[in-house]
Amino acid sequence: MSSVSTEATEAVEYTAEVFIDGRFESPASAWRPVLDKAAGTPFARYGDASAEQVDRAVAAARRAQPAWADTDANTRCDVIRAFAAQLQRRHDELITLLVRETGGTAEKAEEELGQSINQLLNSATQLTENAGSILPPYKPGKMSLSRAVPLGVIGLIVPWNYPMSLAMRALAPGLAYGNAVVLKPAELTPIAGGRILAEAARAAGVPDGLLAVLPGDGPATGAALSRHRGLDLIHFTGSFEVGAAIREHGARTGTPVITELGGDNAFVVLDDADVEQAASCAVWTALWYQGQTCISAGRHIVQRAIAAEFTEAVVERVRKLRVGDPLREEVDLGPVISAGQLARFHEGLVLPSIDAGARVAVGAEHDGLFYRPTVLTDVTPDMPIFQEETFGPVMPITVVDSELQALELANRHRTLMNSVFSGDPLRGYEFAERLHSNEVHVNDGYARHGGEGQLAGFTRRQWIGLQTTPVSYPAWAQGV
Ligand code: TXE
Repeated sequence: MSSVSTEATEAVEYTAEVFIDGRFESPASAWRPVLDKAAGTPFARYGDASAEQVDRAVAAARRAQPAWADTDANTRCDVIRAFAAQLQRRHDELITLLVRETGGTAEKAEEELGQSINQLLNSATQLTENAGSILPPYKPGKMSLSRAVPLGVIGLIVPWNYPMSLAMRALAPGLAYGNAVVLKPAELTPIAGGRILAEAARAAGVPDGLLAVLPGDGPATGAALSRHRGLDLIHFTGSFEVGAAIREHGARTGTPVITELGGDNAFVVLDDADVEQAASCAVWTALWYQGQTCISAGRHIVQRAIAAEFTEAVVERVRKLRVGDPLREEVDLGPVISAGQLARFHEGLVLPSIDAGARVAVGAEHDGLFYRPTVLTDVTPDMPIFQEETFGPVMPITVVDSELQALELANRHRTLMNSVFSGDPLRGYEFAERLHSNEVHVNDGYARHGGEGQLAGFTRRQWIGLQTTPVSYPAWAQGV
């Protein structure tokens, strides 16, 4: 406890304590501040859970899990539904908390809280529906069945962009199916993604030990958890580099690992597209939550015949966007999450691309963490902004001469979700079929049907959403 900073101990509204076996305790390290991202001032605090605390959390989870797995399904359902009700009960407080801790708008916070509650409710429903099945007999007189069996203890490591709903993606089905979960929230968002979940679980009657919450930095607490030998599954969402290291370690120790990593997603506009619809959708999918989602559109690939018109429509919309404190209702885009992230995409990707010949149609400047949404034109595939996932409010536009070239460029990178716009939905559909992507939307943008494909078992599933009628995008994306 060498250097307890005064900002982190005085006047904080929330404390992300370590939660083990149903009790809150202090972290092993000094407290550090959690910032209100728009105000730039500390409003909460956290510290690193130590390796010893990780050990105790895993041991408590191991003790608690078998009895929970043996608890009848209806009782587990009731507890999971009560967990959802605890979050719903605190709705107004949690919306404000999510806005302050993540820097997203209230619209984004509503989406996140709603998704979190739905994950719990859906898991409770599926628990009684997906208990197992009877298989066709392969020998006379022998019955075969398959049933869902809990894995045991799940180590769960979560990023900052959707701290609550990305945790819930594994926490809700994990608990519902009879597992214990040891959760490490992101250091930038340990309240919504940690403290609140522990409080809600305890109030809902989740048995002691079944959920542990271990706040802390990645290289300290995250590494201690991901290397722990007492886990039956590691579920990680975050950067490619950390995910790859955890996978490698899992391969050596034989611990199964599920990773949800980033993607450098493509937004393709073919020459017969409805330009107004395409522009509204592009602004929406690229700039929602300042472009900080793994399914944000990061590269706009546009056929030459329509490029000038599309670019003008996008720039017109982007110029009107209001950047500021998302607690103010009129604000469309809040701050980006941290100075480190801003430097990574601005200095690492935007400025070198401008040096290499990209033109700034609007933006490429910032006031602290408030980054003006940016449109770059004349972007070529060799530029850094095209080559890497941006994860910020930047729309690079690349012009191509043919549909084939658009396809080749879109497929050049690892993507999670792509869009293609065409006046002919079947042309769009055929293009979608040739994209190497788990999820594609024709004439629309992301996540209108859940996009849960990546979690499903051992087979690869492709989602194609075919939008045949115009969509009403939010007013800010339409430029009104
Ligand atoms: O991720 P990190 P960061 C991508 C996006 C972004 C980049 C960096 O490209 O720019 O990742 O974001 C924990 N052992 N995504 O730095 O570092 C960490 O504490 C174990 C995509 O925030 O991977 C946090 O809890 N754990 C993504 C979590 O890992 C470690 C959303 C994610 O942090 C660790 C966010 C270690 N050595 C970023 N180091 C998506 N798919 O949505 C860190 N962690």
